[in-house]
Amino acid sequence: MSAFTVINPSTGAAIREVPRADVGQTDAAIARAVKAQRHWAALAPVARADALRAFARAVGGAAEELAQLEVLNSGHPIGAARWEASHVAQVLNYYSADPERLSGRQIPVAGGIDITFHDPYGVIGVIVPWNFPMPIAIWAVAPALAAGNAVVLKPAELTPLTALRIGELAVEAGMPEGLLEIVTGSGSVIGQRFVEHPDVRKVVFTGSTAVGIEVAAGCARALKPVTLELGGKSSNIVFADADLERAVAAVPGSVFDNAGQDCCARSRLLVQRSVYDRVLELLEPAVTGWRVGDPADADSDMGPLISAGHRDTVASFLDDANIAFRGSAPEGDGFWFAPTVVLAEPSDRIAQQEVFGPVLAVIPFEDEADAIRLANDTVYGLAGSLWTENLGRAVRVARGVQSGVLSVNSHASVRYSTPFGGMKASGLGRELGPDAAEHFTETKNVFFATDEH
Ligand code: TXE
Repeated sequence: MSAFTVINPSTGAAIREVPRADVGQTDAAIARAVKAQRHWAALAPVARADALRAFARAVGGAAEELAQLEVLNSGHPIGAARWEASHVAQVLNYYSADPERLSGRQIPVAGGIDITFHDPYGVIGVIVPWNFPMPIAIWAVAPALAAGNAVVLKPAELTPLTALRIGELAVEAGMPEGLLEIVTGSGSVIGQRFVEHPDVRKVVFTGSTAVGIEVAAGCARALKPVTLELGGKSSNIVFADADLERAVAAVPGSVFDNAGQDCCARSRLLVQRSVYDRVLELLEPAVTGWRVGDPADADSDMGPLISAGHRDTVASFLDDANIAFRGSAPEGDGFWFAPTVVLAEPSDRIAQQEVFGPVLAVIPFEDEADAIRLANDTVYGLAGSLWTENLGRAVRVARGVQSGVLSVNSHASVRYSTPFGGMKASGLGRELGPDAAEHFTETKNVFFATDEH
């Protein structure tokens, strides 16, 4: 089997070689998953629930190891990486209730009894990007397994290490061999095979909108359902009646967390014109105080970008930008990029396209209607925030902005117990929340005649 080298983005140094699977090896993984799924779905519901809880405990016990691996492979600050590793255990725990709770319905009909069943699809193909390797993987894996499926998972080439370790932990915890297959290598080979292979019955894709459209087109040809979590250009709307100190203090985290490599990044800051100068005045020290450095250091707010190529892409957005001020970043071999605040017009490239880096575009607005219009003036519709002390306005604006996930006087986007996903070019379908396991099932309706013949 050929291999590829995984790089530490903080230093540019090689970490280790990882196998590059070809189509034959991908097919073999799918075949193992098909076999494991039959056994898994036949287990008693409580046995599947217990196995998922054991998997959650194994991840919880290895949380520090997984966090350190993510610092090394993805450059996530250690505090964030620890949160991500324990989030994996929590998501598994949350969905471990579903094997015993995924009940169908009994529907009143004439002449008999009618019952619906939630049947698993069989094997689910999960394609994961590099920005949040652990959370994005488990958002699909946990509910898919809970619903009685097997999973074949392809991590991003840049960040496969935590997924490989989670796959080992599943087996160490007693999950059946083959039930969670981690297949490493290229998207156009393995991801494409998941789309085409007849035994993969549903695909979950997170990544760029361009590749997501191709994945959806391939799934359409195979008549296969697909969930898409794609890009974002989310707005953080600050009204003049907001608690400005609180709102501005939260801005750096809303866009610079994970070095801006976050589909929910509030990369547009819409500010009511009457407080525009005041907000910029408060924002500058908050941005220059954002600590960029060694992600292993607990005092770092932000690590490097994921790769040299991605740093070039992010930097290209500043070529024609009107930079207001920047923070600082280390020199050296890592893929460092200083947090940057740009003054923008709504139609500017930087206000329309996903930068996926620590760059904030600030845009003034006049009134409530103008704020909603600007927030919706994008092809995307994933997340967003609004800051106001006026309850009626909060309700009106939250209802008016076309995004799948919004927060008022907060930037929270992801909780495993609430639905997550995008409108418009940000995606199709929803992950997480109470209904996620059901999304990995097909409804079967069975009628039992009871009339005597
Ligand atoms: O994504 P890709 P990349 C955006 C972000 C970023 C850009 C490129 O702007 O800069 O996309 O990132 C697999 N069939 N987002 O190149 O290529 C691939 O191997 C099936 C936003 O990493 O979409 C990887 O596992 N699969 C987004 C996954 O798809 C294929 C998160 C994503 O890769 C494939 C990530 C194919 N033909 C990137 N080609 C967000 N907003 O969260 C590639 N893949």
